[in-house]
Amino acid sequence: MKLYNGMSPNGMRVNVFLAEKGIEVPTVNIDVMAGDTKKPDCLSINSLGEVPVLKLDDGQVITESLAICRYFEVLNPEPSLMGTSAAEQANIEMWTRRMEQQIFQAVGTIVYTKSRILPPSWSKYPTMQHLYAAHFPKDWHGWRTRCPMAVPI
Ligand SMILES: N[C@@H](CCC(=O)N[C@@H](CS)C(=O)NCC(=O)O)C(=O)O
Repeated sequence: MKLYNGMSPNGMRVNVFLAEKGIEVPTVNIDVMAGDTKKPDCLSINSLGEVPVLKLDDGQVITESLAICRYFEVLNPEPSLMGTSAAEQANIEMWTRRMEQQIFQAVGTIVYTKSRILPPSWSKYPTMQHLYAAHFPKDWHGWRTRCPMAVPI
């Protein structure tokens, strides 16, 4: 198993999750700020050009930080970080979605359009709409068929 990860908010989410559980995973460090996620090697494991990515020993690939956390939660249930009772799990899911869809979205808008901490190639979007337009997967078919875990429909 190999974790492709880099210094970034979603990468940190997985790192913190693994640290809390005391799990060590061999990691390939990706320089997100240098744009390495968009290079062919990275695109071949995640056509969205994003980290984190978990590659399993049988070749399956899991992207999305939360999905990676879920994978480790199922394999290593203790200590529980995603809840055990129905109410606990629902509560954690609720806060995760609120955090991603409302808070993280708003922070992202500010960072991408106003902040000077990002390199110029990242800060070229005058508004979040420009950012979304640039990052929106242009090749849905390729996305589905090239991702090893994608289900053909
Ligand atoms: N929803 C995905 C988002 C992944 C994501 O946006 N990763 C960023 C770092 S936080 C990235 O790799 N960006 C590189 C790029 O857009 O070129 C997740 O939760 O893993």
